[in-house]
Amino acid sequence: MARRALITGITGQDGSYLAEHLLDQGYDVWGLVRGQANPRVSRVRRLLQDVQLVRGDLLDQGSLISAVERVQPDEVYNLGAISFVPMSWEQAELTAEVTGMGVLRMLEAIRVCSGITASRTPGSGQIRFYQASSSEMFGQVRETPQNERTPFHPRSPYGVAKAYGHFLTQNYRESYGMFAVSGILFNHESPRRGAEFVTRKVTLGAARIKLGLATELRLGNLSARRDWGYAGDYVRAMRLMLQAPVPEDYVIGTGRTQSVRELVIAAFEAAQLDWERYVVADQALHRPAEVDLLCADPKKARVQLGWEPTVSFEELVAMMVEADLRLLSEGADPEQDSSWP
Ligand code: NDP
Ligand code: GDR
Repeated sequence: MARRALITGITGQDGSYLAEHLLDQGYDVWGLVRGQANPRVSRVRRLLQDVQLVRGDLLDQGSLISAVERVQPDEVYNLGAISFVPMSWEQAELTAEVTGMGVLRMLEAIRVCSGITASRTPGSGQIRFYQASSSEMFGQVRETPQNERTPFHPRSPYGVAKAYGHFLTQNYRESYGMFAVSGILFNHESPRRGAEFVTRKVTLGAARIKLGLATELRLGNLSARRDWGYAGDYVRAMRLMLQAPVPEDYVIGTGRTQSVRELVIAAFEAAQLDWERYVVADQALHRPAEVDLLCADPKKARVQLGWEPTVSFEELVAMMVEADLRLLSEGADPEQDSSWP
C-alpha cells in the first residue's frame, strides 16, 4: 500500500516541492490548509491536483487531532510556520504560537491519535514526524561551518521559536520513543520563493529593472552571508530523514557561503545589468539583531542519507532571474498566487 503523508505548510514554497516529490515517490499526499477563504489554496489545487486537502490550523489543537484522525498518516511533515524573520519582531507572540507552540500541538496530535502514553523504545511510534528546523537557531555563531553539534544562539523571535520546536521534537523522541526528527535546513530558494525573502526580492528586482518596470532596488544589510541552496534538493532530504533506520537530526546545506552583495552581483549579471547603478542600501531594512554568517557542514547527511545538493548557487540565481523575467514578461503579478511556475 502507498505510504500516506500529511504536510502542514502545503501552500508554502517547501510544501509544494515536497508534495511533488512525495507524489513522484508514489505517496498518497494530504495537505493541511487553514482559514475559511485562504487564497493560496487555489494555487495548491491548480499545481498539486493529486493532493487531498484537510482543514486545520497550528493554532488549534482540536483541528490537528481531527486532521490526523481523518488522514491516518504514516508520515507527518511539519512545515507550517510564520517563516519571515523580520515579521517575528513585529508579531513575536504570534510567531511563538505558530512556529513554536504549533510544533507542540502537532506532536500532541500524533501522540494522542497513536495512543502513546508511556515511554517506549526509541523509534517505535508508528507515525513518523519531520520538524522543519532552521539554521536561524545557530544565530550568532562562534564556529563555522555549523553541524549538528554546534550550539544555538538564536537572534530573532523566529529563531527562538524554532529552537523550542527543535528541542521539543528531541524531547518527544526521548520521552515517548516517537520517530520524530528535525532537519536543520539552511536557506533554500526557488522560483516559488516568497517575494519578501532576499533572493527573490533581488531576482524580481533585477527582472523588473531589466524590463523597465522599476528604477531601483532597496536592500538592507549587504554584508550578511548565507548558505543558499535549491528548495527542490532540500525536500528530498526531508523524506530521506524519515526513511532512516534510526531517528536523528541532520544539517542540510551546501557548505558554501555567499554575501547578499554577491547574490546581487550574480543576479544583476544574469540580467546583464550593472548592479551599482540600481541598488540602494537602506538602513531602515536592517534587522534589530542580525545573523552575520551561516555556512553548513552537511557531512552527516551525505554519509548517512546519501544526500547531495545538485544545484549550485550560480545555477540557482540564474534559474530564478530567468523565471522572473519570464513571469513579468507575461504580465503576471508575482505577488499574486496564480503566478507559481
Ligand atoms: P513559507 O513561508 O513559504 O510557508 C509557510 C507555510 O506555513 C504556509 O503554507 C502557511 O500557510 C503555513 N502557515 C502559516 N501559519 C499557519 C498556521 N497557523 N497553521 C498552519 N499553517 C500555517 O515557508 P517555506 O516553505 O520557505 O518553509 C517551510 C518551513 O521550513 C517553515 O517552517 C520555515 O520556517 C522552515 N524553514 C525554511 C527555510 C527556507 O530557507 N525556506 C530554511 C529552514 C527552515 P498559509 O498559506 O495558510 O499562510
Ligand atoms: P533569512 O532570509 O532571514 O535568512 O531566513 P532572508 O532572505 O529574509 O534574509 C537573508 C539575509 O539577507 C539580508 N537582507 C535582506 N533580507 C530581506 N528579506 N530583505 C532585504 O531587503 C534584505 N537586505 C538584506 C537579511 O538581513 C539576512 O541577513 C530564511 C527564512 O526562510 C527562514 O524561515 C529560514 O529559517 C532561514 O532562511 C534559514
